[in-house]
Formats: sequence, structure tokens, C-alpha cells
Amino acid sequence: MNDAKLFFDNIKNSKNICLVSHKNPDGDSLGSLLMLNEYLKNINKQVDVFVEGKIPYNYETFISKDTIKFEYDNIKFYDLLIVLDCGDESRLGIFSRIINNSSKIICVDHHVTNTNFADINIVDSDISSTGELLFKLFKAANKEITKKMAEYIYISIITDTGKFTYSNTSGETYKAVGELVDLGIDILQINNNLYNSKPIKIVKNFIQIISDIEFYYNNRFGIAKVTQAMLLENKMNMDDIDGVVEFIREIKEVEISCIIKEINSNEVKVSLRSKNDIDVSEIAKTYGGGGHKRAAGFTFNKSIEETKNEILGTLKTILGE
Ligand SMILES: [Mn+2]
Repeated sequence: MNDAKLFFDNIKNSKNICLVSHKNPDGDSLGSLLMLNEYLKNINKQVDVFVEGKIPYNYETFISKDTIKFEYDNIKFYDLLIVLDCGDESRLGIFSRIINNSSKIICVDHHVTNTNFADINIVDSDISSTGELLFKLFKAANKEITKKMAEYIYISIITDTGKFTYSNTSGETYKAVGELVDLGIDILQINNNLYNSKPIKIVKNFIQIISDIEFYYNNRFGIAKVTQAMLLENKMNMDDIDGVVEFIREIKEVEISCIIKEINSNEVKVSLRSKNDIDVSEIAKTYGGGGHKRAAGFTFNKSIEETKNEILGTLKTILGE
């Protein structure tokens, strides 16, 4: 695998390495950042890991203190910038500036909407997760994967495959996980931290959001909304809202699920999920967003209601009779 040689040659030739991923971290972005950070530390590289946004509560326990930086001074220069699990520069948020302060940029990613913005783009949209892609690179180059690194790859894979339920879960994915398990990772403990650790406050807020789902197009489209007022009333942050759009998709009749998160009165974040063959990344792309076939999103400069009507209009050709 040529990619693996390129990847590790560039690492070898760099002293000062920066790792970034998309803003608003998730299991795959954090898993792949932490995995690669672990490797680079082990081979005595100077590494900075940057994350924009709050770390979701269920990942905190996997991250040791001071591993992640949340601010960049705009001055520090890097020999190598490795962008993980991020399809375009804009999703790097405040850290997109590091691109100009790096001699070389490698992107390792699996988003179908990846724009090939880096110098070296190792992109495979068929693979489950960036974590699995890193696993593949390490195997191809015969590099050792430690137990700690295995833990992080597992987190990437299990979260980005929806606990091995999405169609991106291939035979290779299961084989990779088999190897990770053989490295001695504690599946029960990791899964309990990831999935069985919800704070009561978050669950109660989840129930409130879910109780207001609206259905359209013969229940084939389900949509939920989160307003700033609701967050204020429940003393929650938007980062605490997770899993709603996946939950709506669990409803039998639903083909496409959606959540609209109000950032302010004139800006929202939209997440879309689909169950079968509808490609929601195509829909997200028309609004300047991106993602995967069955999981995508975009931001929109309209109110919640206006955004809802806009999406309903777009879906009419897909779901309407
Ligand atoms: Mn991913």
C-alpha cells in the first residue's frame, strides 16, 4: 500500500506534528486523534492535538489531562499537519489557519464529500471510519499497534458504525475489531463508558425533544428541534444533545430523520439520517454541507421554522406523493 509508505515516511521526516479533526468532536474524530497521538508520542515526536468544541461526556474518561489543546496561538509552525476524519477545510473551524503554518498536510478521511484539500489525501469513502483506515495503514506498514492504540481505534469503529449496524461495517471491519480484541482491550468497560453513562439530566432533556417530533410524508420523514430557549430552561449545552436523529430513524416508517439545532435566531445546524437508499449527503451538499450517504449535515442561515419548511420542500421530490 503506497499510501502507508507515504504516510509513515512523512511522519519519519517530521519533528513537529500537529493533529486536527473536524469541529464538534465525535467518537471517530477523537478516537483517531488519540490513537495517532499515542503512536507519535511513543516514537518521540513533538505533537499538538487541537479540538474545537466540547468533548462529549462519554469520551472524557478516555482522554488524559493536557492531551488536547483547545486554542492555537496562530504562530507555531509545524513540519506536518495531519487532518483526520475531516472532509474539507471549513470543518476545521478555527484551526483551519494551521494549514498555512504547516510545511505539509496529510488528510486521512472517509467522507464521500472529501474535497482533497491536503497535499496527500488518503481517503477511502467505503471504509467504516477514520480509525479503521488508520488501522489499515498501520497494518500495511507493519507498525505495532499497542493496547492503548487499539482502544482508540475500537472507539472510532464502534461509534462510526453505530455499534456495527451501519452498512459501512464490512468483513474487514469485523476482522480489525477481532484483532483489537485480541490485543486485550476491555470491551465491557469501553462500551459502558461510551453507552451506559448518560447523565439523568441529558436523558430527561432527550425525552423532551423526542416528545415533540413531527412527522411528514406519511411518517417517512421525522423531524425534531432544539431551541436555545429549551437549553436555557434545562441548563444544557447544545453539545449535550446527542443521538436524537438516530433515535428518530429507529421508527419503523421513517426513511429520513432530521434534527434542527438552533445556534441563534438566524442560524441553525441540520443533521440528516437515512435508513435505506436515500443519499442525504447529496441533500446536505446542496446547502454547502456534506457527510456520508446515510449521515450528513449542514448549517443554514434561517430560523428553525424557515429551515424546516425549506427541507420539507426539498424532500417533496424524494418522499412526497
Ligand atoms: Mn468518521
